[in-house]
Amino acid sequence: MTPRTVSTRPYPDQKPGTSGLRKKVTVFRQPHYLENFVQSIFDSIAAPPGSTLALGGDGRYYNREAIQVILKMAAANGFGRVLVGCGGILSTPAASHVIRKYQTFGGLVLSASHNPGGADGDFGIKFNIANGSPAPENITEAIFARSKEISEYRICEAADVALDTLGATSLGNMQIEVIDPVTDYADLMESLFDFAAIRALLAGGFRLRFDAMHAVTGPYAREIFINRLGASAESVMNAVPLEDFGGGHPDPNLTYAPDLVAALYGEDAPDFGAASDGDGDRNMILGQRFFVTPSDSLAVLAANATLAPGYTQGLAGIARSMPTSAAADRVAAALGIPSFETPTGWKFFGNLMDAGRVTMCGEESFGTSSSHVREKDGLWAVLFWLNVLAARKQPVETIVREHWAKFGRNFYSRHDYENLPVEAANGVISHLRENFAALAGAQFGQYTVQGCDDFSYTDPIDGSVSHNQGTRILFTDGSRIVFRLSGTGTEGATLRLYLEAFEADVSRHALDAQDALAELIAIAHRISELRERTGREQPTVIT
Ligand code: G16
Repeated sequence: MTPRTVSTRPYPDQKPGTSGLRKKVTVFRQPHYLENFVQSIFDSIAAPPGSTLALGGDGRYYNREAIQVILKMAAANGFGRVLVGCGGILSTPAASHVIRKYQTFGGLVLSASHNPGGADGDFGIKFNIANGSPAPENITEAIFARSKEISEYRICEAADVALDTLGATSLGNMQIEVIDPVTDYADLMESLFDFAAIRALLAGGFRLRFDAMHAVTGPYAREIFINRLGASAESVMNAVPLEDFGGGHPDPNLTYAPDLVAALYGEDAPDFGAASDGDGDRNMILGQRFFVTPSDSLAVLAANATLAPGYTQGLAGIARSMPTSAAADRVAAALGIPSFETPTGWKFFGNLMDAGRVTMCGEESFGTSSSHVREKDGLWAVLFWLNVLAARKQPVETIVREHWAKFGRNFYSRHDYENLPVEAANGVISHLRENFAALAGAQFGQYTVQGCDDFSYTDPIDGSVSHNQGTRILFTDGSRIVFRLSGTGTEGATLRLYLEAFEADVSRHALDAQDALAELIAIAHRISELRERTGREQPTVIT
């Protein structure tokens, strides 16, 4: 089985986005497209010969094919061992855990996360470094630079590797271990949370409903909720992973998880509802007829962290992405611990966690996690909530309302405009930038603009700087409007509009967020000319 060198020509569009390279399956299937990108990764990371790699994905269409190609390329590129999830499966947080637990050189995670799958759907691939975190920008930039000049890749000619039986096999000089994708991760969860208390809660009639959205978390949820915690079989819905997610959009939000939302807002609703996305790193939390925004979820979990056995020592600090509401900052201030505001993308939390500066991190995009891995972790957030619910013995809504009464409420919403023409979306951002100076000091009803900028971040650990991470209009009372272009879409452009206003007055906390933010929404439209420039009257998704 001699490695073969294959000539190729660069593709110009292999720039990793917010979280790796995400493209349509049809794009990945172009001749040499996947191989070019994988070779660009291998060339850029320069792993010492004999290194170990972790490999797995969310099971979407093209996952198995891609894994076979990557195994043959890893063998030809001198890797000594690959740990691959059985069936080619590893949820994103489980992959991060495997990298850390087995101290691999890094890992390749195959997923387009919450994007739809199938032959016409999306696929993705990213490299995670040895701490389990998505590669930082200096590495993704090196990969992109390499992809623009690549002229050949190396691959072994070999039969496909059997991926559905646990155990060791080999490919040339490289060893392949097909590992159980669930057990290590479930054990990690059991070490962090009070499973006995959660088991007692569920045994006492508390009803849980978890929507795996026909995505990767199905087997993880069954093992954890049903086998280890004793939840009823119907507690986990859409539990069978499908290559096209059953035709659904595996994004756990109020629009794309309609069955779960209907159950939690219907008569005889369960006590607690939750969902996770295509690759298991996002989460949505619902109480009976009650939606917990991801920003509030982070703040509530941080405020209650010591109730979970893994966090009894308290938190070193909390980090959130810039567009995420400042609710968690208020908790950090009350706890007397530092808080950090980073650009969007989990990769920006890695340095802070490695340096021991933060324990818990969160993003408005339905991501929450802690330093137990270096990815966001959907089931971890669900278990943390269950642990808090078991300890406090109150409904979800009461816990959140008591939190607002103590810390104040950061009203928050995100309006997404999906699949816009790229020029129109860019036009909105350029128009805002051109008006920064004119907007400063301007008065709109009760709001006065304090200043406008493009968010820049200097990493406090390594000093690296990231520019243009979202366009902000900041008001004197702390309210904000943020516009940002998504870095994860594969079709046209997605423009995100984030809105936040703080309210200390408890008598106003019951307001609907859209009502509380109505004036800011109107200001956002006025200053951005979003409707005029995009022709869209309404957002595609409101969360
Ligand atoms: C990815 C990143 C997240 C980030 C999100 C933002 O999520 O992993 O850290 O918050 O993208 O997406 P966008 O750029 O579209 O706003 P995921 O779940 O897709 O991996």
